[in-house]
Amino acid sequence: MLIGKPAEIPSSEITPKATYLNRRNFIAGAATAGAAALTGAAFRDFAEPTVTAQANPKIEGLRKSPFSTTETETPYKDVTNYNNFYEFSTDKYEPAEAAKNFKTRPWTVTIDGDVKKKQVLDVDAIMKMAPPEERIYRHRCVEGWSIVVPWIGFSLSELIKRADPLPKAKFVEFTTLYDPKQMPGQRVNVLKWPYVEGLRMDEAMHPLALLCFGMYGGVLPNQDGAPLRVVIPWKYGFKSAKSIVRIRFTGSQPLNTWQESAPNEYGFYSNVNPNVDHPRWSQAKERRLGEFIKRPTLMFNGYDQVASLYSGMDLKKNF
Ligand SMILES: Nc1nc2c(c(=O)[nH]1)N[C@H]1C(S)=C(S)[C@@H](COP(=O)(O)O)O[C@H]1N2
Ligand SMILES: [Mo]
Repeated sequence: MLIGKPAEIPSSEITPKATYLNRRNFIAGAATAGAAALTGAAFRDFAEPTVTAQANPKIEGLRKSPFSTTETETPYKDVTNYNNFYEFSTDKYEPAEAAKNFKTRPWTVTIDGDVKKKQVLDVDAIMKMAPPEERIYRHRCVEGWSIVVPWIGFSLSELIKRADPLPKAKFVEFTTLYDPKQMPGQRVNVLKWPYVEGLRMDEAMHPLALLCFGMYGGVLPNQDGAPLRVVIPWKYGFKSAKSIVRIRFTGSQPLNTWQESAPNEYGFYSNVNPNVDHPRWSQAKERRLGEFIKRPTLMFNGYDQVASLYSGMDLKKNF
């Protein structure tokens, strides 16, 4: 049973607080400081971030990707101190600390459902399936903030091809680890655990869909979904499930956690779409972490090459 509504709040209320991560700007910028004062931001706006630089093991032999954007990367400290990871906390400033001791080895991923090669794979074997690429993607949260991140991984299709799904497999479902001992957020029923997400097979096979195990040159920090997550850059952030332990192939559309939690607010597709408002806020603009002025949100988050996946579909209905 759910004891409370998930704490999703519109960006207009949360982003001034996010600027605390850039402490120098925060103190220097009168406009920024004024905005924070208006929202009554607490003293912890002046706290230092938990982590400031990539200290995780490096990933060698990175290939560059033609899919990378040339936009400025969001600072590491912003991407790793402001996270949605409800298994650890509903407070975006807390996963960095709360996930610090999360155990990501040994780690296996179960491949099952409508697939020829049902198997349990070690994450280290998965990481070696294909050469690692650096993909600098825009990533937009449904709440109105966005980041530009040099993710590391390879196309999810590499794993799917090797698993050899049956023709009747029309969808792929991702399940996050369930371990309330390690994940304090799972001791609270804000969402139904474990976290589940899904993609249509053609979406999952699209070369942009990334199976991800690193960022900023190194292994993924725990708060960003270590040891293995997906990154689906044309969809709202919640489609990109973290800390995945199961990949299931199925003939019927999976019920993703956020849709189950609030079906009128979160659909299965959740393509970034500035023309379809969230029932409680506009989706027309977004704020890059570390910046102050909002920018317009682009259809499919600017990844126009996926448009053909949805030709003939009413994207207002299939939100
Ligand atoms: N298992 C799990 N995956 C998750 C979430 C979560 O709470 N649990 N949050 C999602 C949301 S809402 C967003 S915006 C992104 C955030 O990814 P980041 O912290 O690496 O920026 O992760 C997504 N994946
Ligand atoms: Mo999100």
